[in-house]
Amino acid sequence: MSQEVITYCRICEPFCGMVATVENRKLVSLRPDKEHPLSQGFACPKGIAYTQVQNDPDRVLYPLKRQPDGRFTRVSWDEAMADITERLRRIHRKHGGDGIAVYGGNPAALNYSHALWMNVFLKALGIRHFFGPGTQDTNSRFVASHLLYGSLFTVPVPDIDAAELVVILGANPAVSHGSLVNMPRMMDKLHAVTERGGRVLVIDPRRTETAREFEWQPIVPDADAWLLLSLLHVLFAEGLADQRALATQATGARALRELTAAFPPEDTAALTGIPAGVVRDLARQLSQKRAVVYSRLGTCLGSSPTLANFLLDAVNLVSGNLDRPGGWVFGNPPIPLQKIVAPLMSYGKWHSRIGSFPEVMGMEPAANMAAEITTPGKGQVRALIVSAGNPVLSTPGGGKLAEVLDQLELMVSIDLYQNETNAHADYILPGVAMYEREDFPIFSMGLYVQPFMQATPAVVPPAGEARHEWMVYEELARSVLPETLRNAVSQVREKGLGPTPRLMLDSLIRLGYAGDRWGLRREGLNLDTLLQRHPHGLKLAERPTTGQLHNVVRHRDRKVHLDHPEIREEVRRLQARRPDPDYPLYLIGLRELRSENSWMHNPPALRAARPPHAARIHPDDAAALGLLNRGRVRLVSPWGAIELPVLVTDEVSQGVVAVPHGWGHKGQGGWANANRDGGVSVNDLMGTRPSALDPLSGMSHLFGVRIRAEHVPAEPESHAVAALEAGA
Ligand SMILES: Nc1nc2c(c(=O)[nH]1)N[C@H]1C(S)=C(S)[C@@H](COP(=O)(O)OP(=O)(O)OC[C@H]3O[C@@H](n4cnc5c(=O)[nH]c(N)nc54)[C@H](O)[C@@H]3O)O[C@H]1N2
Ligand SMILES: Nc1nc2c(c(=O)[nH]1)N[C@H]1C(S)=C(S)[C@@H](COP(=O)(O)OP(=O)(O)OC[C@H]3O[C@@H](n4cnc5c(=O)[nH]c(N)nc54)[C@H](O)[C@@H]3O)O[C@H]1N2
Ligand code: SF4
Ligand SMILES: [Mo]
Repeated sequence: MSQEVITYCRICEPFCGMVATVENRKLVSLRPDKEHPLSQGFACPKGIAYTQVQNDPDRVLYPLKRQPDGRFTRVSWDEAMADITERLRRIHRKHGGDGIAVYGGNPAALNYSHALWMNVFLKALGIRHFFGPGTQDTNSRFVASHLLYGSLFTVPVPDIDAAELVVILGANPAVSHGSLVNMPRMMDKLHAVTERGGRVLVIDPRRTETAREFEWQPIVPDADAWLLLSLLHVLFAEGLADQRALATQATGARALRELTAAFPPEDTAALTGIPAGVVRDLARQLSQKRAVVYSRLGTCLGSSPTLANFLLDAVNLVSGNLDRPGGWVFGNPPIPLQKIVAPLMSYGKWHSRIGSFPEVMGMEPAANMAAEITTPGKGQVRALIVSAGNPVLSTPGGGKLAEVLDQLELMVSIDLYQNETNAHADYILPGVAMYEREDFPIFSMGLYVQPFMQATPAVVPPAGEARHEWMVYEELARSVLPETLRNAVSQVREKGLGPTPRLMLDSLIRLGYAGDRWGLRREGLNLDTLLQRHPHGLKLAERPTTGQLHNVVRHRDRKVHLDHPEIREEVRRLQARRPDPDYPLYLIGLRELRSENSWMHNPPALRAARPPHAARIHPDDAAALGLLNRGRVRLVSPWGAIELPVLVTDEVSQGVVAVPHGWGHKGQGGWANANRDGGVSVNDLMGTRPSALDPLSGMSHLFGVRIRAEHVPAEPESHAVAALEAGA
């Protein structure tokens, strides 16, 4: 019997609407949902190919236990959990929460029940060593928001629908489909800007898939802070600053003006590679138009990422585009999001044992993981839980992390696959795949430009013995309770009582402005009525809410704070940067349409059209180094070296090498196709020393890393090349 279920995709942030075809409780296909109010029939190849993840013969469907020879064998849940909880209890008793670490990966953040109960586990055990992709992704953005708005989670989004000028500074929505903004069909919205006579300018060291469709301005990697300082300089010096905005929205404008006075674009042009005239003209246009500067990883993964994000918002504010139509606006979440994030929203409440970095939402730098495992003393990590993550490939120095994971007394992973990280675990527990769970994107509710909400039912039951991550975390949390309390909690649970993620979610929906307040608002919604009445999702407004700055800013004076000693110090650090003649090239990242970080490499449907892993190098650099298209290159940084095929292309600027991350499958993982396509891990070139990280956010430095390239004598790999050229 065939049945269609309306749902949405949760691989990346737009959450495109999907229609799932289910036969005999099995997912047989996915197609884009034409009736979805935002994605309107759009889905990318990854979303469609998820059927092959759901039904992947390489998926982990039963708890696996690692044997002394490194192979995994199937065990029962009872056997696995009995051993895990016993060992966890012992470690917790001896070392406290400080002896235990959690790494919660990217898909955990896109699964509300997983994210919520992981935090319950952290709190219950008093765990401080919490790691995740945040320090390779968002935390610099969050710390900038903390300084500016007094709240880590106040993140502006671009109102592209009403903009006349959109500047994309280090994001590639044609491939990534937008990030820290939930905007399905972002490319269509950008095209609409130019169709209305507006302008889209992409400032990026690579002529990206997005840049090819609009105007491209190359920039030297890791130079965004210089550019933004110069834009501010021009805005102030030429009298273009929006005085009304400065007076009503901000404090510290004079200090910012003084700070930026030393950076006329004529002085920074050599550092950014952008002519002064271009910068001056851009500043004028930003001040005259409904305009927005949007960014993502390009400004988050450089060596001054908090500074860059701070300056970016300052440019939007000073040019009169913050909280204004067509500008850099704030979401209007239909659930009381601040309530749920408030307990998570700490900054600098404690500092990491290694490097003394301020925690950001309870998170320490992932770059510290290996050192936290190997450095003796109080707080040494003895047990590690990794759920939905692959830090061996996704964090700096991941190769070295892999070498020390075996020193742990206990390592447990909850995942869909055996990957390069959990190949070192004592147990791999099968988590549920996304269409096996009811879901609602709680944490993204503030990132919709137009307020929107959609819930999905579980489309199919969990395959094999897959179990919800939140249930695993709860059982782990219970294991450290004294026996009588543990038994009492178990009894409550057996009766179906006690808090659940679903109960929390339902309450949040009911309390929100579209909620039913438990019957007080007749037309209002709860989780069940949202599922029943609005399966395709519900748009709550046509336009974003502007003019709400005073509500979203958490500083007591309700103003954006533009003057901070930390930021002045960061500008000094920027000015102290010196080039290193041993490492004349810049390494940047690259995302691929048919890959998701370190996974989605197994589905055959994505493999077929995906070019092999390779380094993009400019023709002039290739010629100078004697590198041949299809040949091999050795990339060397102060921290490591990798070898991989070369793709000679002028899509990268001269002096820039671009390599996708998330590769380096060497057969430790159980994903056979991914292993076949292999690649190398670019993160083996990245630094983990405290001096390599952003002091304000603990962010890893992954873009604009200084390297050199060396010719490797080898026969060109002809089959690889044909595929490369076809895909490039
Ligand atoms: N297909 C696909 N989609 C994805 C993902 C994926 O792996 N594959 N990952 C998802 C995730 S987890 C995230 S966080 C988002 C990320 O979303 P984006 O940030 O939009 O994705 P990136 O492709 O990393 O874009 C960063 C851009 O910054 C540029 N860049 C590098 N260095 C600099 C610099 O110094 N200055 C400037 N101005 N630009 C620079 C790069 O060339 C690149 O074009 O994508 C999500 N979507
Ligand atoms: N050099 C460099 N490094 C980077 C980046 C970069 O641009 N350049 N980008 C960074 C960014 S933005 C991110 S987000 C990180 C990602 O880094 P991570 O979060 O560490 O890893 P992922 O590659 O996303 O791997 C996700 C894992 O979760 C599993 N998984 C998928 N769905 C589920 C599920 O529903 N349940 C469970 N239990 N498991 C699931 C997958 O099988 C996979 O093993 O990488 C970061 N690292
Ligand atoms: S862009 Fe692709 S992967 Fe991301 S949510 Fe949409 S369909 Fe899923
Ligand atoms: Mo990410």
